[in-house]
Amino acid sequence: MSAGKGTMSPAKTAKDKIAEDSARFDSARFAPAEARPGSRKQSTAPPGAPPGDGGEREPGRDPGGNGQAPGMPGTSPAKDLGGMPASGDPAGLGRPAEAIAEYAWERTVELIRQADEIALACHVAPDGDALGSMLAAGRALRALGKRVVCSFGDRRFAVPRLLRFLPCQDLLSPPEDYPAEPELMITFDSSTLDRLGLLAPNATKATELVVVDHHPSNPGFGTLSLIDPDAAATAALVEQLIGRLGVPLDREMATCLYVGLVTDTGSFRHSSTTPAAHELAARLVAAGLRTDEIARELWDRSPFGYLKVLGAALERVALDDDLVWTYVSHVDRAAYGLPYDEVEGIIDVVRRTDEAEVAVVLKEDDDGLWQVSTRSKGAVDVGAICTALGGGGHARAAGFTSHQPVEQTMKRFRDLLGKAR
Ligand SMILES: [Mn+2]
Repeated sequence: MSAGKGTMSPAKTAKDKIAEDSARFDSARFAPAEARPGSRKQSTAPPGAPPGDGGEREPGRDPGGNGQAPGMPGTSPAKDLGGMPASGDPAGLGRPAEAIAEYAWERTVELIRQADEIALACHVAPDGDALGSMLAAGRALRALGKRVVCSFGDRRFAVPRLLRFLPCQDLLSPPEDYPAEPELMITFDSSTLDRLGLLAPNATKATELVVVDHHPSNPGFGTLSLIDPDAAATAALVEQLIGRLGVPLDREMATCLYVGLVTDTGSFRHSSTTPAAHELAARLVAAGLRTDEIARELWDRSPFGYLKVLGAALERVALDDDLVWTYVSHVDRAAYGLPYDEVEGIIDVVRRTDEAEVAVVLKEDDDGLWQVSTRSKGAVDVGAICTALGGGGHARAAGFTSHQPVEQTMKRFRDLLGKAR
């Protein structure tokens, strides 16, 4: 979150900036540009500019969703690093002063201003942050008079039931209708190219690809990176972008962004809940959204079948040493016609176990694959374990996909868990 004078949203105060800068300063994550796999050069970046950040991140399915964001200290001595070039290293710590280069913000705004049509995408099986960030950005770009296409690359293109109350869904179109070679494409909350699913080829062919994300593992797979691992949600970066574009936040944009913020911070419970996160919330609420209605939609309703499936999952929950785990099969859900996305929240029930350090819930999706959600209380880096299993995520919230049955999947997980201590 940086300092462009006059280009930030007006509500941004100097105090914001100091808090954000100090939080960023604490970030120990930075990976060189070469870490970006199989992608293009960031040809538009000035020499020495980092691709954004680097670190560790997610692909499994769920971690973005109810997942906790990276642990954030956020209370170090304030240091004003604003205005330092991204390649600067004032403290000699071998990492950039700015997670996002000022240059990247400015170039993104310039590309948007020049474009007639802008193609937006978020990660498959979108969570509140992915969809909310994309839709808010889409509405802002449309307010600038741009043609806007928003999509995500799921084979079964459907907005998860939980998020159907979000405004701006008229911006959405299925991946089939997406431009094959967009001139300007912007991705939201997607930590890898693969997480774009069916839209990954479109991203590869895009002339300019701007990656907006807060996953520390994001390698920076675009031509421009707006990646800040210290941001509580991708929505926080989108709010900055909207401010830099000079578009006033309206209630619809604010609702979409707020949903991203509250889902990614677990209702301001996770360690990502910084002063900056609350200050963002204040700005969004001031735009006129209804916090009570949003909370009810997100957390206080479910079909009856959910209770029965939750009951089945809890009936078989197991505590092995400090690992608590259970699973939800396709059969469990089919008995009540419960869609896959309804069971995302079961991990939040299971992970409360006092005796457990690590919680795991395996959820069989409609293709018979096991989507594995993992949570740690902090002593174990489940992000590293899930990355080793082909997924990814944060240290405390991560996930991976398994093609093997429950027992084998758990064996692989336990083996790595044993080594992780
Ligand atoms: Mn997110």
